[in-house]
Amino acid sequence: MVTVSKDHPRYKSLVLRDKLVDGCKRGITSVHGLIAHGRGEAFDYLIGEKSTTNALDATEVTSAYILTAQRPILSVNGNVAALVPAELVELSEITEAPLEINLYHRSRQRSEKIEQHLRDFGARRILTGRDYVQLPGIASERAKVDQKGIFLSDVVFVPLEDGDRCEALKKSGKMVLAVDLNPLSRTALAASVTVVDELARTMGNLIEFTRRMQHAGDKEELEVLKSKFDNAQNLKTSYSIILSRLQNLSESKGV
Ligand code: PTJ
Repeated sequence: MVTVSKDHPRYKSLVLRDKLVDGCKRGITSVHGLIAHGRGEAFDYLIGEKSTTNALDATEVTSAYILTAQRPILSVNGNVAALVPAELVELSEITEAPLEINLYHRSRQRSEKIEQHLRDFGARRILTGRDYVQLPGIASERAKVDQKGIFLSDVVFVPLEDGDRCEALKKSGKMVLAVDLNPLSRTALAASVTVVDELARTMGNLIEFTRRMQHAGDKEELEVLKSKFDNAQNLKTSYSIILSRLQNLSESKGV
């Protein structure tokens, strides 16, 4: 990996890029993942490269859904595995939710490399999707889901998901919790809860909320959080944040 000085103004962003490039070199991340990340970065600029209050609200609700699920699953693709392996394992340990390797550009070799990578970070609950069933209504390889995992789950955490599968998962009656910096994407629009935030920031917040709420005696509180959340309204707030940021910048003299 390239050594990036901590003083560099874009330190965090460069570290994430490095992790993805390294993921590509090691056969974990698809080259398409680099393009997807670039699109995410562009939207991160627009939201101000920080977790907004509405992103934090959506993250908190995501925690509430995972903690109250009967069979929660954390879906892992090549970008997610490269960017936040330690955080995925930590969340899986806290919630006992398995990690399911689920790839758009599916190959057995990449799936095995991701599995080993997650094990190196201490993962104990991994579903590989090699015993799969096919979700109806999806043209891509993502239709294949693990028969002991996503197929039976009631709540699925899907960071960096594609729109088709998000819609298909929703249609099959599951709660779909997405992380996507692009609030205009089909995934963002179709998910039950969309966290419009960068994945590495989201995982830090998600772990913190989950640890705190896990020990809250009153599970009723989690139900209230879930029932009060309106994803369409939350997305509208993301659009407003981007709009007013651009408006302020266009009116300021010091651009
Ligand atoms: O490993 P695979 O084969 O399963 O492929 C994974 C990718 C991500 C390549 C695949 O799912 C894909 O092509 O995704 P899309 O359709 O490009 O969508 C990715 C979405 O994630 C885009 O809307 C990006 O804005 C968003 N995104 C990218 N990087 C981040 C992100 N959102 C949050 N945090 C990020 N770091």
